[in-house]
Amino acid sequence: MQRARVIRIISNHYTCITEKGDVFATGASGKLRKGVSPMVGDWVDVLHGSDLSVIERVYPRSNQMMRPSVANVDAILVVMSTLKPEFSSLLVDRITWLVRQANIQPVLVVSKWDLLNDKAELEKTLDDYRKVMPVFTVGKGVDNSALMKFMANKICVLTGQSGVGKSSLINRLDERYTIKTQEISKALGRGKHTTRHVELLPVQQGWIADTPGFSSLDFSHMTHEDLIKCVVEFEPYREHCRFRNCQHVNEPDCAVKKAVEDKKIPQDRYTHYLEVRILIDQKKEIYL
Ligand SMILES: Nc1nc2c(ncn2[C@@H]2O[C@H](COP(=O)(O)OP(=O)(O)OP(=O)(O)O)[C@@H](O)[C@H]2O)c(=O)[nH]1
Ligand SMILES: [Mg+2]
Ligand SMILES: [Zn+2]
Repeated sequence: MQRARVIRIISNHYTCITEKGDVFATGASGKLRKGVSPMVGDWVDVLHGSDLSVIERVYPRSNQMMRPSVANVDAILVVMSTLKPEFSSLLVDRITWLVRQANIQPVLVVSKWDLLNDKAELEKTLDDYRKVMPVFTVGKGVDNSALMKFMANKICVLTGQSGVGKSSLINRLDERYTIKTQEISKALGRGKHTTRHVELLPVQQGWIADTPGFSSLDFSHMTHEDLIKCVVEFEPYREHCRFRNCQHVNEPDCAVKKAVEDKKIPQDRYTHYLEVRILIDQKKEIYL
Protein backbone atom coordinates (compact mmCIF):
# COMPACT_ATOMS: atom_id res chain seq x y z
CA MET A 1 0.00 0.00 0.00
CA GLN A 2 1.32 3.42 -0.90
CA ARG A 3 0.13 6.84 0.21
CA ALA A 4 -0.29 9.35 -2.59
CA ARG A 5 -2.16 12.47 -3.61
CA VAL A 6 -4.69 12.56 -6.46
CA ILE A 7 -3.77 15.36 -8.84
CA ARG A 8 -5.98 14.67 -11.88
CA ILE A 9 -9.15 12.75 -12.63
CA ILE A 10 -10.43 12.11 -16.11
CA SER A 11 -13.49 9.83 -16.01
CA ASN A 12 -12.24 6.70 -14.14
CA HIS A 13 -8.56 7.41 -14.62
CA TYR A 14 -6.76 8.87 -11.65
CA THR A 15 -3.28 10.37 -11.66
CA CYS A 16 -1.52 10.25 -8.30
CA ILE A 17 1.77 11.52 -6.96
CA THR A 18 3.66 10.24 -3.92
CA GLU A 19 5.35 12.46 -1.37
CA LYS A 20 8.63 11.65 -3.09
CA GLY A 21 7.25 12.89 -6.41
CA ASP A 22 6.62 9.62 -8.27
CA VAL A 23 3.64 9.98 -10.60
CA PHE A 24 1.46 7.03 -11.65
CA ALA A 25 -1.98 6.16 -13.01
CA THR A 26 -4.59 4.25 -11.01
CA GLY A 27 -8.21 3.17 -11.02
CA ALA A 28 -10.56 3.14 -8.06
CA SER A 29 -11.29 -0.16 -6.30
CA GLY A 30 -14.80 -1.55 -6.58
CA LYS A 31 -15.53 -1.40 -2.88
CA LEU A 32 -14.51 2.25 -2.81
CA ARG A 33 -16.95 3.30 -5.49
CA LYS A 34 -19.87 2.60 -3.19
CA GLY A 35 -18.41 4.92 -0.56
CA VAL A 36 -16.43 8.10 -1.02
CA SER A 37 -15.15 8.74 -4.52
CA PRO A 38 -11.66 10.16 -4.66
CA MET A 39 -11.41 13.85 -5.50
CA VAL A 40 -8.52 15.89 -6.83
CA GLY A 41 -6.46 16.87 -3.77
CA ASP A 42 -7.29 13.72 -1.81
CA TRP A 43 -4.68 11.69 0.04
CA VAL A 44 -5.28 8.04 -0.80
CA ASP A 45 -3.82 4.58 -0.26
CA VAL A 46 -2.94 2.86 -3.51
CA LEU A 47 -2.57 -0.89 -3.92
CA HIS A 48 -0.16 -1.75 -6.73
CA GLY A 49 -1.30 -4.87 -8.61
CA SER A 50 0.68 -6.66 -11.31
CA ASP A 51 -0.99 -4.80 -14.15
CA LEU A 52 -3.22 -2.25 -12.44
CA SER A 53 -2.96 0.03 -9.42
CA VAL A 54 -6.13 0.86 -7.52
CA ILE A 55 -7.10 3.39 -4.87
CA GLU A 56 -8.17 1.41 -1.82
CA ARG A 57 -8.81 4.17 0.69
CA VAL A 58 -9.48 7.91 0.81
CA TYR A 59 -8.16 9.76 3.88
CA PRO A 60 -10.48 12.17 5.70
CA ARG A 61 -10.57 15.64 4.09
CA SER A 62 -9.83 18.90 5.85
CA ASN A 63 -12.35 20.56 3.52
CA GLN A 64 -13.87 20.10 0.12
CA MET A 65 -14.83 22.50 -2.60
CA MET A 66 -17.63 21.96 -5.06
CA ARG A 67 -17.51 23.49 -8.53
CA PRO A 68 -14.73 22.56 -9.05
CA SER A 69 -14.38 19.47 -6.89
CA VAL A 70 -11.10 19.79 -4.99
CA ALA A 71 -10.34 18.44 -1.51
CA ASN A 72 -7.87 19.61 1.14
CA VAL A 73 -7.60 23.12 -0.26
CA ASP A 74 -5.22 25.37 1.71
CA ALA A 75 -6.30 28.62 0.09
CA ILE A 76 -8.60 29.94 -2.57
CA LEU A 77 -7.06 32.71 -4.61
CA VAL A 78 -9.89 35.11 -5.36
CA VAL A 79 -8.73 36.83 -8.52
CA MET A 80 -10.15 40.27 -9.24
CA SER A 81 -8.74 42.50 -11.97
CA THR A 82 -8.15 46.24 -11.59
CA LEU A 83 -9.83 46.86 -14.95
CA LYS A 84 -11.36 44.73 -17.70
CA PRO A 85 -13.46 43.66 -15.82
CA GLU A 86 -13.40 46.50 -13.30
CA PHE A 87 -12.56 45.83 -9.64
CA SER A 88 -15.68 45.17 -7.57
CA SER A 89 -15.49 45.04 -3.78
CA LEU A 90 -19.07 43.73 -3.77
CA LEU A 91 -17.91 40.70 -5.70
CA VAL A 92 -14.78 40.30 -3.54
CA ASP A 93 -16.96 40.29 -0.42
CA ARG A 94 -19.51 37.86 -1.81
CA ILE A 95 -16.85 35.43 -2.99
CA THR A 96 -14.67 35.59 0.12
CA TRP A 97 -17.70 35.01 2.36
CA LEU A 98 -18.61 31.89 0.38
CA VAL A 99 -14.99 30.74 0.64
CA ARG A 100 -14.97 31.18 4.43
CA GLN A 101 -18.30 29.36 4.65
CA ALA A 102 -16.55 26.39 3.00
CA ASN A 103 -13.92 26.58 5.74
CA ILE A 104 -11.15 27.65 3.40
CA GLN A 105 -8.78 30.59 3.66
CA PRO A 106 -9.48 33.30 1.07
CA VAL A 107 -6.61 35.24 -0.50
CA LEU A 108 -7.21 38.30 -2.64
CA VAL A 109 -5.17 38.41 -5.83
CA VAL A 110 -5.54 41.68 -7.72
CA SER A 111 -4.67 41.06 -11.34
CA LYS A 112 -3.93 43.34 -14.32
CA TRP A 113 -2.10 45.68 -11.93
CA ASP A 114 -0.27 46.98 -15.01
CA LEU A 115 -3.52 48.33 -16.48
CA LEU A 116 -4.32 50.79 -13.69
CA ASN A 117 -2.60 54.17 -13.87
CA ASP A 118 -3.85 55.86 -10.71
CA LYS A 119 -3.68 53.26 -7.99
CA ALA A 120 -4.32 55.48 -4.93
CA GLU A 121 -8.03 54.80 -4.56
CA LEU A 122 -7.75 51.06 -5.06
CA GLU A 123 -4.83 50.93 -2.61
CA LYS A 124 -7.11 52.34 0.08
CA THR A 125 -9.66 49.61 -0.59
CA LEU A 126 -6.91 46.98 -0.53
CA ASP A 127 -5.59 48.26 2.81
CA ASP A 128 -8.97 47.41 4.32
CA TYR A 129 -8.73 43.88 2.94
CA ARG A 130 -5.11 43.49 4.11
CA LYS A 131 -6.39 43.62 7.69
CA VAL A 132 -8.34 40.39 7.21
CA MET A 133 -6.59 38.37 4.49
CA PRO A 134 -3.41 38.18 2.44
CA VAL A 135 -3.53 40.46 -0.61
CA PHE A 136 -1.23 40.14 -3.63
CA THR A 137 -1.01 42.28 -6.73
CA VAL A 138 -0.03 40.62 -10.00
CA GLY A 139 0.09 41.51 -13.67
CA LYS A 140 2.21 41.75 -16.78
CA GLY A 141 5.70 42.80 -15.71
CA VAL A 142 4.72 42.83 -12.01
CA ASP A 143 6.95 41.00 -9.52
CA ASN A 144 5.01 38.02 -8.23
CA SER A 145 7.59 36.56 -5.85
CA ALA A 146 5.48 37.33 -2.76
CA LEU A 147 2.60 35.26 -4.12
CA MET A 148 4.98 32.45 -5.11
CA LYS A 149 6.38 32.37 -1.59
CA PHE A 150 2.89 32.18 -0.13
CA MET A 151 1.99 29.27 -2.41
CA ALA A 152 4.84 27.01 -1.35
CA ASN A 153 3.62 23.70 0.11
CA LYS A 154 -0.02 24.61 -0.38
CA ILE A 155 -2.90 23.57 -2.59
CA CYS A 156 -4.31 26.79 -4.01
CA VAL A 157 -7.39 27.03 -6.20
CA LEU A 158 -8.00 30.02 -8.44
CA THR A 159 -11.46 31.48 -8.65
CA GLY A 160 -12.92 34.63 -10.16
CA GLN A 161 -14.98 35.93 -13.03
CA SER A 162 -14.19 34.95 -16.56
CA GLY A 163 -11.51 37.11 -18.12
CA VAL A 164 -9.78 38.32 -14.92
CA GLY A 165 -6.60 36.49 -15.92
CA LYS A 166 -6.53 33.27 -13.88
CA SER A 167 -5.02 31.12 -16.62
CA SER A 168 -2.64 33.90 -17.64
CA LEU A 169 -1.41 34.05 -14.04
CA ILE A 170 -0.50 30.35 -14.00
CA ASN A 171 1.30 30.76 -17.30
CA ARG A 172 3.27 33.62 -15.78
CA LEU A 173 4.05 31.76 -12.53
CA ASP A 174 5.68 28.89 -14.40
CA GLU A 175 7.11 28.93 -17.91
CA ARG A 176 6.22 25.26 -18.38
CA TYR A 177 2.57 26.16 -18.73
CA THR A 178 0.84 27.46 -21.80
CA ILE A 179 -2.77 27.22 -20.74
CA LYS A 180 -5.16 28.65 -23.27
CA THR A 181 -6.28 32.18 -22.50
CA GLN A 182 -8.75 34.23 -24.41
CA GLU A 183 -9.33 37.79 -25.49
CA ILE A 184 -11.14 39.83 -22.87
CA SER A 185 -13.96 40.71 -25.24
CA LYS A 186 -14.70 37.02 -25.68
CA ALA A 187 -14.18 36.19 -22.00
CA LEU A 188 -16.80 38.72 -21.00
CA GLY A 189 -19.35 37.14 -23.29
CA ARG A 190 -21.40 34.67 -21.25
CA GLY A 191 -21.01 30.95 -21.16
CA LYS A 192 -17.72 30.72 -23.00
CA HIS A 193 -14.93 29.31 -20.93
CA THR A 194 -11.46 28.32 -21.97
CA THR A 195 -10.71 26.25 -18.87
CA ARG A 196 -12.43 22.88 -18.40
CA HIS A 197 -11.28 19.91 -16.27
CA VAL A 198 -9.70 20.31 -12.83
CA GLU A 199 -6.09 19.41 -12.30
CA LEU A 200 -3.45 20.26 -9.71
CA LEU A 201 -0.42 21.78 -11.39
CA PRO A 202 2.90 21.93 -9.57
CA VAL A 203 4.26 25.45 -9.01
CA GLN A 204 7.11 26.30 -6.67
CA GLN A 205 6.76 23.27 -4.36
CA GLY A 206 3.05 23.94 -4.17
CA TRP A 207 0.00 23.11 -6.23
CA ILE A 208 -2.43 25.29 -8.12
CA ALA A 209 -5.72 24.50 -9.82
CA ASP A 210 -7.17 26.67 -12.54
CA THR A 211 -10.96 26.85 -12.77
CA PRO A 212 -13.32 28.21 -15.37
CA GLY A 213 -14.73 31.62 -14.51
CA PHE A 214 -18.03 31.23 -12.70
CA SER A 215 -21.26 32.79 -13.81
CA SER A 216 -23.27 32.56 -10.58
CA LEU A 217 -22.88 32.64 -6.80
CA ASP A 218 -25.15 30.56 -4.63
CA PHE A 219 -26.03 31.71 -1.11
CA SER A 220 -28.97 29.36 -0.68
CA HIS A 221 -27.09 27.05 1.73
CA MET A 222 -26.12 29.91 4.09
CA THR A 223 -27.97 31.14 7.16
CA HIS A 224 -27.79 34.65 8.63
CA GLU A 225 -25.67 33.26 11.47
CA ASP A 226 -23.25 31.67 9.00
CA LEU A 227 -22.90 34.97 7.19
CA ILE A 228 -22.16 36.92 10.38
CA LYS A 229 -19.28 34.55 11.12
CA CYS A 230 -17.90 34.97 7.60
CA VAL A 231 -17.72 38.77 7.89
CA VAL A 232 -14.59 38.62 10.02
CA GLU A 233 -14.44 42.43 10.31
CA PHE A 234 -17.37 42.15 12.74
CA GLU A 235 -15.58 39.74 15.03
CA PRO A 236 -13.89 42.12 17.51
CA TYR A 237 -17.19 43.97 18.08
CA ARG A 238 -19.86 41.25 18.07
CA GLU A 239 -19.56 40.31 21.72
CA HIS A 240 -20.16 43.92 22.76
CA CYS A 241 -23.64 44.13 21.22
CA ARG A 242 -26.44 44.38 23.76
CA PHE A 243 -28.15 41.24 22.46
CA ARG A 244 -26.29 37.98 22.14
CA ASN A 245 -28.14 37.07 18.95
CA CYS A 246 -27.78 40.60 17.52
CA GLN A 247 -28.16 40.59 13.72
CA HIS A 248 -26.48 44.01 13.49
CA VAL A 249 -29.40 45.45 11.54
CA ASN A 250 -31.98 47.34 13.64
CA GLU A 251 -31.07 46.38 17.20
CA PRO A 252 -30.28 49.06 19.80
CA ASP A 253 -26.74 49.25 21.22
CA CYS A 254 -25.22 47.31 18.35
CA ALA A 255 -21.43 47.46 18.63
CA VAL A 256 -21.01 46.45 14.98
CA LYS A 257 -23.11 49.37 13.71
CA LYS A 258 -21.22 51.67 16.08
CA ALA A 259 -17.92 50.42 14.63
CA VAL A 260 -19.21 51.18 11.13
CA GLU A 261 -20.18 54.72 12.22
CA ASP A 262 -16.74 55.16 13.80
CA LYS A 263 -15.19 53.97 10.50
CA LYS A 264 -13.52 51.00 12.18
CA ILE A 265 -15.40 48.69 9.81
CA PRO A 266 -15.55 49.83 6.16
CA GLN A 267 -19.01 51.16 5.25
CA ASP A 268 -18.92 49.09 2.04
CA ARG A 269 -18.41 45.86 3.91
CA TYR A 270 -21.47 46.58 6.05
CA THR A 271 -23.62 47.57 3.07
CA HIS A 272 -22.62 44.37 1.27
CA TYR A 273 -23.46 42.41 4.42
CA LEU A 274 -26.99 43.82 4.39
CA GLU A 275 -27.32 42.99 0.69
CA VAL A 276 -26.20 39.39 1.12
CA ARG A 277 -28.65 38.98 4.04
CA ILE A 278 -31.42 39.78 1.60
CA LEU A 279 -30.07 37.25 -0.90
CA ILE A 280 -30.13 34.65 1.87
CA ASP A 281 -33.73 35.51 2.72
CA GLN A 282 -34.67 35.10 -0.91
CA LYS A 283 -32.68 31.85 -1.11
CA LYS A 284 -31.15 33.28 -4.22
CA GLU A 285 -28.48 32.25 -6.61
CA ILE A 286 -27.20 35.37 -8.34
CA TYR A 287 -26.09 35.40 -11.94
CA LEU A 288 -23.29 37.71 -12.96
N1 LIG B 1 -2.82 43.78 -19.29
C1 LIG B 1 -3.00 42.58 -18.76
N2 LIG B 1 -3.82 41.70 -19.38
C2 LIG B 1 -3.99 40.50 -18.82
C3 LIG B 1 -3.34 40.12 -17.62
N3 LIG B 1 -3.72 38.86 -17.29
C4 LIG B 1 -4.56 38.46 -18.27
N4 LIG B 1 -4.73 39.43 -19.20
C5 LIG B 1 -5.58 39.32 -20.39
O1 LIG B 1 -6.92 39.05 -19.99
C6 LIG B 1 -7.57 38.15 -20.90
C7 LIG B 1 -8.21 37.01 -20.18
O2 LIG B 1 -7.21 36.23 -19.54
P1 LIG B 1 -7.44 34.70 -19.11
O3 LIG B 1 -6.19 34.28 -18.42
O4 LIG B 1 -7.93 33.89 -20.24
O5 LIG B 1 -8.62 34.87 -18.04
P2 LIG B 1 -9.32 33.70 -17.17
O6 LIG B 1 -9.59 34.31 -15.84
O7 LIG B 1 -8.51 32.47 -17.19
O8 LIG B 1 -10.71 33.49 -17.94
P3 LIG B 1 -11.65 32.15 -17.96
O9 LIG B 1 -10.78 30.98 -18.23
O10 LIG B 1 -12.66 32.44 -19.01
O11 LIG B 1 -12.30 32.10 -16.59
C8 LIG B 1 -6.49 37.73 -21.90
O12 LIG B 1 -6.65 38.50 -23.07
C9 LIG B 1 -5.18 38.10 -21.22
O13 LIG B 1 -4.17 38.44 -22.13
C10 LIG B 1 -2.48 41.08 -16.98
O14 LIG B 1 -1.90 40.86 -15.92
N5 LIG B 1 -2.34 42.28 -17.59
MG1 LIG C 1 -8.98 30.50 -17.84
ZN1 LIG D 1 -24.92 44.01 16.74
